[in-house]
Amino acid sequence: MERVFLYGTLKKGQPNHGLISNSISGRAEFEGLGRTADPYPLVIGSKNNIPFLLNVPGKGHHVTGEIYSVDDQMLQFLDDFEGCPDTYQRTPVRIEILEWEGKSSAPEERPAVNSIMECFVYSTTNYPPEWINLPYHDNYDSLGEHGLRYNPRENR
Ligand code: PCA
Repeated sequence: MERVFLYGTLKKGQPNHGLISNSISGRAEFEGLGRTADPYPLVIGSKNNIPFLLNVPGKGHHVTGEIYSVDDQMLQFLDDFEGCPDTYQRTPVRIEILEWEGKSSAPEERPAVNSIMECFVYSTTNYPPEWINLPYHDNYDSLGEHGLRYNPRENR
């Protein structure tokens, strides 16, 4: 199993969450909440209002998201879905634990709150340069005050 940190449309309550709660694509187990140990710019870009973590550590905010353990089948599914490595690249990022729920590990193996864990994150270096000037978010919600509602793939 691999750990993945999700900050966008795959989180609970967001438009693509059904894809990871769907066991047809493999296994994904919710482990807890975290935030990036370094700040990153999280912007909403393209005409479809898609969240992108720009791979520019040190700029922007500590970004909040959800940590999952996924099997190889789910990891492959996510890579395909995210257009990895063209649109997003999956890279290890240091994540600070905010809350741990993971039930599969023994209590003494559970990471402590505020400890740091490496997780895969879908971020990008392949973005139009002007996106660095877009507003930065710290906790993505497709229905947030920004008003930039995500346009699901089936509508494009
Ligand atoms: N899906 C991935 C990356 C951006 C997106 O919308 C995620 O939720 O982390």
